[in-house]
Amino acid sequence: MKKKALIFGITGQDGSYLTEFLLKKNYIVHGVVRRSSSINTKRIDHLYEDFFKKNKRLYLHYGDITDGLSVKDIIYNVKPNEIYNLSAQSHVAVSFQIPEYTANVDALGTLRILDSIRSLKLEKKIKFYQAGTSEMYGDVLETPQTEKTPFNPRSPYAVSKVFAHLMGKNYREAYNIFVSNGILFNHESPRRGETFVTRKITLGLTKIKLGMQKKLVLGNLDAKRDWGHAKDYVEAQWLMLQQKKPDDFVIATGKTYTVKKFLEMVAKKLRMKIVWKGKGINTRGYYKGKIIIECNKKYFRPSEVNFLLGKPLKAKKILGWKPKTNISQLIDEMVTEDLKSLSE
Ligand code: NAP
Ligand code: F7E
Repeated sequence: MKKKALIFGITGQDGSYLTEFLLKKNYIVHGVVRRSSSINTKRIDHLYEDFFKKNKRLYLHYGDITDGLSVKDIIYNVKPNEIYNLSAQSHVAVSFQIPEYTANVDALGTLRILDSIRSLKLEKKIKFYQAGTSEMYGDVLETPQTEKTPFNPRSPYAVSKVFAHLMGKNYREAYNIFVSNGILFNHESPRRGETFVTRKITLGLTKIKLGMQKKLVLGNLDAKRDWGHAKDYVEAQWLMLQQKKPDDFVIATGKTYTVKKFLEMVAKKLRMKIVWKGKGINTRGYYKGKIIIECNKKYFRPSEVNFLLGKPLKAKKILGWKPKTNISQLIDEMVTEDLKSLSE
């Protein structure tokens, strides 16, 4: 019998890589897509199978994690072996503008899935993955961050994810449901949303290089992040559900860079020499004598996470997982794909 997986958040960056990964492993994949007025399936369009195709392996369902009825109904109808909850309002800065909605999706959404598993009495059938985040460490209390580092969240997004993490732990302990929490550090790819800083930089600098854009306006260039490749990280999500026991795992590269350094590496790949002047909000980046990088307080957060660095030792020991892509390979791939799509 083929294994069945259900993915909430299938249309997102990770959802698309996970779907490819699971289809290669011969799974039948079900995904939840929310209704929108414009098409939101572009990351999985290459995997789409006609509704009437025989022996289909990818099924899409309309649903929404804020709608408990649809969540329960889909779980009841699909009865998957594995559920991956990747759905989220995942933008930290935006979570300050829509905190209640963010909590509804990111915190209560997870509870809706967990409690559906319980009330449908599917505790023994379903293994559940919760997409936790390094943002939960917030203003870090220890470096590097491990599974034992206390959480100190700094945004409505991160607070909601702490709720989801702890709720997962509670349902594991109270109802014996197989719940594994990932604590994933930033992971990027050519499919990364265009308003996250890495993609904003690769796309922005590529457009400037091609003469399609004049300036790139950013926020805090001094923040440090531990950036990996999304493709590597979805494998870790799957590995967590292949274990005998549920647990929590840090997934990271163990290396950290400033946003400014990331930008410099992208510029180097594009053969652009940037000359920096000024500091903090007054930082300016010049290329061929013209200002192409500026900072604006619009892109600063009310409370920032300045530094993140993960230690994925437990994942290495128990899951046998380690990152395959380094930051330079990640940037190469992102810039190459942006150059290709902009030249089409
Ligand atoms: P993403 O690209 O923003 O994808 C989020 C997914 O959630 C999309 O499919 C989105 O649908 C869906 N979604 C949003 N609101 C929903 C709702 N109300 N009901 C149902 N689905 C909804 O995020 P990602 O980068 O793939 O990340 C996947 C998960 O890992 C998220 O939970 C994120 O918080 C977490 N995470 C990400 C990182 C990272 O660095 N990428 C690190 C740690 C944890 P639409 O396509 O319709 O918007
Ligand atoms: O910001 C700084 C910003 O929005 C990274 C999500 O996937 O990873 C992601 O959250 C850093 C921050 O990612 C701009 O202030 C400067 O310090 O790319 P980001 P994030 O906030 O780290 C975690 C692990 C998740 O779980 C989240 O879902 O870059 N920064 N200038 C900027 N950030 C943005 N977005 N835009 C700027 O112009």
